[in-house]
Amino acid sequence: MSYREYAFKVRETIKKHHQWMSKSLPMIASENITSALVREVTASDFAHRYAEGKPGKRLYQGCKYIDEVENIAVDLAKKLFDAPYVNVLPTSGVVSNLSVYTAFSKPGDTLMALKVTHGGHISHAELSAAGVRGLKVKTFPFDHEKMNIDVEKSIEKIREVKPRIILFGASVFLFPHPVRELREAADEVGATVMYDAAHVLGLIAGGEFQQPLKEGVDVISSSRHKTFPGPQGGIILAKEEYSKIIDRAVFPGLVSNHHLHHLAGLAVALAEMLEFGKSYASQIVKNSKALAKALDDRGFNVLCKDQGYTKSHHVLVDVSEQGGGTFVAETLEKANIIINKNLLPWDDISKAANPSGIRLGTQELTRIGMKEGEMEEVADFFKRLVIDRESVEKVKNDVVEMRENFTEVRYAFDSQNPYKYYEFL
Ligand code: DSN
Repeated sequence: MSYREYAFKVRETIKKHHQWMSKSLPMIASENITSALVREVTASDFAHRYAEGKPGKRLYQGCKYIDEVENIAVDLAKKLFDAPYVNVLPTSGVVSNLSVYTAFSKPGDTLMALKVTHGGHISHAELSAAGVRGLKVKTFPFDHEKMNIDVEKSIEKIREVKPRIILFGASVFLFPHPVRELREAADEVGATVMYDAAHVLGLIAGGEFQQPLKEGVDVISSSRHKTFPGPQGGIILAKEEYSKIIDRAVFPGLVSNHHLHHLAGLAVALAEMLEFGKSYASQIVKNSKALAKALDDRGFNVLCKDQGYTKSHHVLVDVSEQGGGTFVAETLEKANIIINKNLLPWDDISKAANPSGIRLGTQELTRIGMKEGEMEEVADFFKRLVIDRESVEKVKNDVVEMRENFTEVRYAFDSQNPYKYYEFL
């Protein structure tokens, strides 16, 4: 193949991806879709520029409009999250976490966080960002039934290990974490209380989940593209008194140039969430409750029934009786239902290749306009594929037909079909 052919093959391959996604049910809990306006500004000339430093005090010329957009993003983020301090520079959720570790700890300090099999993110672990900072990680005692941090046992463990940072937040996050309940123990040992809001940032913005800063968290670290429907990147929110140490950790610490095109997309997404965030977040949670119940009604082992299944965008299902997480995820994918397999708390990490569970997210289906009624239809597809073992092709045709009614991004100022945005489609 010539280099020219390679170049155009990339374009053709993306076209195929767009066509596939536009005919699929995207249910990966860590993803979302951006509006046409976010896409437009993200593809702008901002992608090509440098703007190290702060608005008005850049190390580069050519930044006057970039400064304007950055100021808009910071102002809107402060308003949306009622946060005294905001840093919009981190280029990802992991960079946000590492920046906070850098600001608040030294190598050799202890971090208390959730174990990965209990829902902790990889960057909370020694094999990733926590280890890069030289932190020793001690994990929270976890209540499998409640799918949450065990408060009493955690108080004891905090007193015993005296962590420098206590980190709430997770990638499996059905219920709010006990921030208020553990704040006193954190104060006793002088720990900073951090909250990784990556998964639930949009729910926090819409007032549908716990409000970490009001509950006593010192600093929130997050990505901005899961329930919060921005382009990929990171964000840090904190009390004003921490502004200097966080600023320094981010730049010149861990970010040289921030991604200015994504900053522009973030500014638009913040405006969208100020306008539509409450109704969007509320519908996400209604949809996940409806999906969980519909799956339970159809014979699936949905976790945490006694607690109403979920208070977030997540639904967690034990599919060990239906062939395991890998088989189920791959079967659904063949019918254009995109999910991920997931470890459950009782799985050993060695089961990562074929864990017992699947994790579902309703945030993207909600963004394209689906409501509780559609969650029943989605649950039917799951049953037909995984329990009844119906023909994949037959179910796929029905998925594609259903998806034809949901072609626009909702909760946005411009409801254009995102896959029709690119002229080459
Ligand atoms: N690993 C991602 C998730 O799917 O939760 C978050 O970075």
